[in-house]
Amino acid sequence: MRTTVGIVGGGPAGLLLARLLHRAGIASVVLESRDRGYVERRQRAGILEQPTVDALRAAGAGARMDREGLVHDGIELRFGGRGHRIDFPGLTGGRRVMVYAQTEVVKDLIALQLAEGGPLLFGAEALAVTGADTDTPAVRFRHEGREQVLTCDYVVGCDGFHGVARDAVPEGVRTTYERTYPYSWLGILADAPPVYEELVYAHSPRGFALASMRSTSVSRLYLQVPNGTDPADWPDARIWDELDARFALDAAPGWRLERGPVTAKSVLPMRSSVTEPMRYGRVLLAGDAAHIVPPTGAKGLNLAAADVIVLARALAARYATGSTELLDTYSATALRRVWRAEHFSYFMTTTLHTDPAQSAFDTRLQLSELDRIAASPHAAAELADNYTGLAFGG
Ligand code: RFL
Ligand code: PHB
Repeated sequence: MRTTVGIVGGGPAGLLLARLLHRAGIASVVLESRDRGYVERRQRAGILEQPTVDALRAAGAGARMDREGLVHDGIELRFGGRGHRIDFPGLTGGRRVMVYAQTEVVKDLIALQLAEGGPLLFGAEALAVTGADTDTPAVRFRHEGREQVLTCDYVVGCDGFHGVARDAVPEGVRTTYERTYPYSWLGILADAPPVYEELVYAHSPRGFALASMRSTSVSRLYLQVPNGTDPADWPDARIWDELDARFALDAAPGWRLERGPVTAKSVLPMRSSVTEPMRYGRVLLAGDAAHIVPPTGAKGLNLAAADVIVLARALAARYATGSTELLDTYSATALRRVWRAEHFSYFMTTTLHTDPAQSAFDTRLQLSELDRIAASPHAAAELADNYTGLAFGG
């Protein structure tokens, strides 16, 4: 098999890249190890920042998002028993976010790719990416029980944190920067209408909690739990009781969340990681294959989108003019945004969670920081600017 751009991984990064290349008239093949149903049902992100929304629209993939997505103009920070709203458009000159689940973005992009784009192979597991430093990099993969080779002009690794493409960058060239956190999230999906109109991020003496949503009838809720937590130790009633305690407001004693059937429950570890560089020869990395963030800042999916937007422009320039200048600067350009999002995600995580080893002094510092954000438009604007998505080049 031969194509122009071989894309390893059919998550949001790989699918959006394939779509953008198709619009630019560049052929690609997407290899995805899982089956379609699995990829479409995998529960993950829920928030699209403004640049991601704009990019999906520009790629002709925004129609259902604009019909069914929920536009949010802010979030609430809840701490010290009180709520404080952060108004996004007012603080950012008009930027907002969209609640539209990753599952839906992926479904939309898969449908478009199958209808209009190049080959998208499910059940096609990449085994290795070879020849990064040659003019014909290739992906060795297994599909329908047979080993095959896809030879390309460029290979893009969009195969997530556990993928194989990263290994095409030799050990001596590659550096990984990492941080782990001493807590995880227990996440549930519940058939219960969200009680709040916007997301609520709660700092509490019992740990962090987040109230998000998937629609006007489905809630997505998270609790900080110790690493190694077994979801079986958290029957539904215990989860709801703990959520009630962490979202408690002084002004509304005895208040409770609206409960409903829990349809999914899982524990997610938290990690920050960046692998540099994001390009070696003719192999490029994008999305979780190159970097991950803890989910508190809602940045993972958005960073994946940002990478492939930059990369699609670089490949389009390469095939329109022959110039590799933008490809040569891809890693440096992408990494500037990556590190900003890494910092923001780290900041949101460490400001809102309770480290089991933290002292009363540390807690006072967190509350002082949150107070500052609640009281100062300058501090709030910094949060809003990062949350809603920095402009490209910003
Ligand atoms: P993905 O989505 O992991 O896709 C990689 C794809 O590659 C496939 N694959 C392979 N295919 C072929 N051969 C191989 N050898 C392969 N190895 C792997 C996999 O099957 C998969 O389909 O990476 P991508 O495309 O870079 O997208 C990244 C996002 O999925 C991720 O960053 C976000 O989900 C992170 N994230 C969030 N991001 C946000 O922007 N906003 C959020 O609100 C948000 N919430 C979250 C999140 C991630 C979470 N989890 C589970 C980690 C909430 C959670 C709970
Ligand atoms: C989600 O809805 O899954 C979600 C929302 C905001 C976050 C993380 C996850 O910060």
